[in-house]
Amino acid sequence: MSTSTKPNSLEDIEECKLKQLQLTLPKILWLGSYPTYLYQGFWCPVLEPTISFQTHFQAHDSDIILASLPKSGTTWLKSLIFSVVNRNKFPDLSKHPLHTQNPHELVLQFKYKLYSKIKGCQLDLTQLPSPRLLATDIPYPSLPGSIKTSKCKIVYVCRNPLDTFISLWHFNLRCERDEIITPDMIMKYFEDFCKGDFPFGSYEDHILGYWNEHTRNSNKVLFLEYEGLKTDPYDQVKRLAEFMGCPFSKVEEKGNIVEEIVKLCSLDSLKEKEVNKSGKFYDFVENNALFRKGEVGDWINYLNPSIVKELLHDLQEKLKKSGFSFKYYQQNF
Ligand code: PAP
Repeated sequence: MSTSTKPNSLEDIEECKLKQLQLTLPKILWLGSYPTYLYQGFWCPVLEPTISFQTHFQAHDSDIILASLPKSGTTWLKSLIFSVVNRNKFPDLSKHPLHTQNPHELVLQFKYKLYSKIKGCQLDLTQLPSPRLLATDIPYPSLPGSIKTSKCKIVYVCRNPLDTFISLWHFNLRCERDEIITPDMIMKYFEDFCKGDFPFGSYEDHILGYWNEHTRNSNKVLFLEYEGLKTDPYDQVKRLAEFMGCPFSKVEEKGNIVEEIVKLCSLDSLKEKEVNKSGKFYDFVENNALFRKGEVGDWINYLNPSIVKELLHDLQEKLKKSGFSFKYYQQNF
């Protein structure tokens, strides 16, 4: 190796190792353009920040980590977690940060803002107030060890597979990319999804990883369903507050604070904020792409039920065999 190519700093060595790893891992181009690697058994579209997060992150006992697959209700949960935890800091909801900041600004995603190498995307974790509210989409087995061994809490939210897929599909149509994705390609990508090709998936492995940990230790992992939040937001938000160690008092409940937080964080409310209509927090997409319909069962408008039934069979069987079933979502095909 010539001197000029010799790695000479820790960063160079890490970069070199990463390049070598990338050469050995199976790779797909997710939606035709994102290099996505099969890393530790899941499809990882952000290899470098993931490894950096796994290597360097030290959890605090007071941390609250939101975990979810893309398009499962992350934005909603970010706004709810932030509002519930900080309700005493912002008692006047008319001056709440959600009026001027996108929920993703208030609860940072490890992959983009904390362990990304992109300039301007590395924030100092020591600056975050306690409890630190953070979010990840990597599967449970691949979380950094300190998240598992510390007393920090994990809030997991899942969504039925069909609406999750459709939501990501629409989001990708909105993302700025080199490759053109057109609506007629939907079936090809749905087939890939059912085979397990989905960012941070497979879908079923992601759910089962967190579900198993929830059944083992429900004080560590709270398991929420998007559809449950739609059906019964008040009870689910109370569950969330209790789990995070800040239950609503009787006085608060009588004062309708739960209802007010639910209303502030609703899709209709967030969609109307100027920051969410015209702002851009992530460089590849406008904030308004994060707020679409938010409906349960929207997939029926895009996918043929009899084809879906066939393609989804294996995924459903795997969930069933593991003893998992959705509490709130009833399959209607
Ligand atoms: P992310 O993974 O990019 O953060 P995420 O927030 O998990 O996305 O999912 C976006 C979905 O949540 C969208 O669903 P749809 O495409 O089926 O419409 C979006 O509309 C929905 N969503 C966003 N905010 C809310 C909210 N406050 N209440 C309910 N649903 C919401």
